[in-house]
Amino acid sequence: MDRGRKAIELEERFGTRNYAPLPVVLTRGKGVFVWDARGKRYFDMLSAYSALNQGHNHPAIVAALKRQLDRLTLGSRAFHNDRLGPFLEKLCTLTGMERALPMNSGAEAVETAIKALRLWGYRRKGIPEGQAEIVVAAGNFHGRTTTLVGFSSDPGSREGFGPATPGFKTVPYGDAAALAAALGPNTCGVLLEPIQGEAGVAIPQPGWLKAVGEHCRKAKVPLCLDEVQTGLGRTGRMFCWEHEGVKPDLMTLGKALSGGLYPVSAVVGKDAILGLFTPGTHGSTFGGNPLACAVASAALDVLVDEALPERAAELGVYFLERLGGLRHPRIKEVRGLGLMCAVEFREPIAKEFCKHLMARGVLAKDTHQTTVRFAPPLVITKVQLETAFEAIRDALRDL
Ligand code: IF1
Repeated sequence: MDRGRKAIELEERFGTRNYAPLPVVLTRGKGVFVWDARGKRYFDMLSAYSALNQGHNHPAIVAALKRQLDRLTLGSRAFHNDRLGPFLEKLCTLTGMERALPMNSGAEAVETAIKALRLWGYRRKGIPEGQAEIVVAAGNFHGRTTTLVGFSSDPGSREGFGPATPGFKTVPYGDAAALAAALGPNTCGVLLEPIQGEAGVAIPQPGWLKAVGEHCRKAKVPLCLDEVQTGLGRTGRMFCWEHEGVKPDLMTLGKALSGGLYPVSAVVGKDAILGLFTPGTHGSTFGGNPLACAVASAALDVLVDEALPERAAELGVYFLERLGGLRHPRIKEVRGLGLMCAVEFREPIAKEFCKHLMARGVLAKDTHQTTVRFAPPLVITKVQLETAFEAIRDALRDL
């Protein structure tokens, strides 16, 4: 039995069945490519849900990790470490924010932001204890913790895991007026994705985020944008909010913050909010560890040094044009911003299409049965993107 087959069998025998992966076993990655156990090469058009914006095993990030591995990996926040301060400075400079709080997963960053918003609501706005409310959008995806799935509108994420944490009010996504109407005396924050990833790359109408920003400012309610997936270059700007110039009061980051080497996340934002945490009110054993800081610091440098947001903007226009030129009776729509793209079918054939893509050497992921997302590492070249596009076009003919 080959190595790949064996690995799948062990996973099925000993793992929990919380995923249904495509039948490919990855063993190696480099840049935009991954190789399976048989040595077949694929374009990675998922990039681990945009955690690999810098590409697989980016040499500069790998080198930073190796250097730090031989020095100090973890000290806990009970002590200072020499990497944390410089990393926080870099992160605040890049984001234009006043403070940062490092965590590990994206979900933890969002949880941290929720705590920060509530703290602001009680300490600054004077909301009665236990009454704070956060306005969220239908179709959201912020992570898998009990609180986060509790306000998910996706039954698959939510059902069976209640009771839901109270204190969240859901409004339709992309509807600024509905959001404005939901803001009240007990609202301590608004939490939104600038583009919804899990919803299948849902891109709101131009002007929506600007209107949201204005409503929040008028109502004096902090706006928190979850840029875990859209941030760090993916949509053609360093942060997706830059497209409309709506700088949030808080922002969550994760995924590409480490270039895919290691889980690193963070909340960044205003001192008026993050400054409210005091010793003992929040923390994490691994959050802000020196290995994470070294890796994330190098990952941010790569985004800037290789101008990856600019590359995403340029190649995104090209790729979307190519995808838009695909003529197929079962394609309903093609959409995207930067290198965050999706093809939507009229029928539930997304998974089947992903299998054809796989056979043609392209790995992509379906969502909601009708959508396939294409989000290659931002280091992809135009020639590579064209090659991947041709494979996508051929896979479409196989359907
Ligand atoms: C899975 C989706 C992508 C996120 C935003 C926070 C998190 C995520 C905007 C939490 C995570 C993931 C996790 C992954 C699937 C995935 C995903 F399809 F579900 F929506 F990327 F498109 N905020 N997104 O997108 O980050 O705790 O996972 O580090 O398998 O659950 P995390």
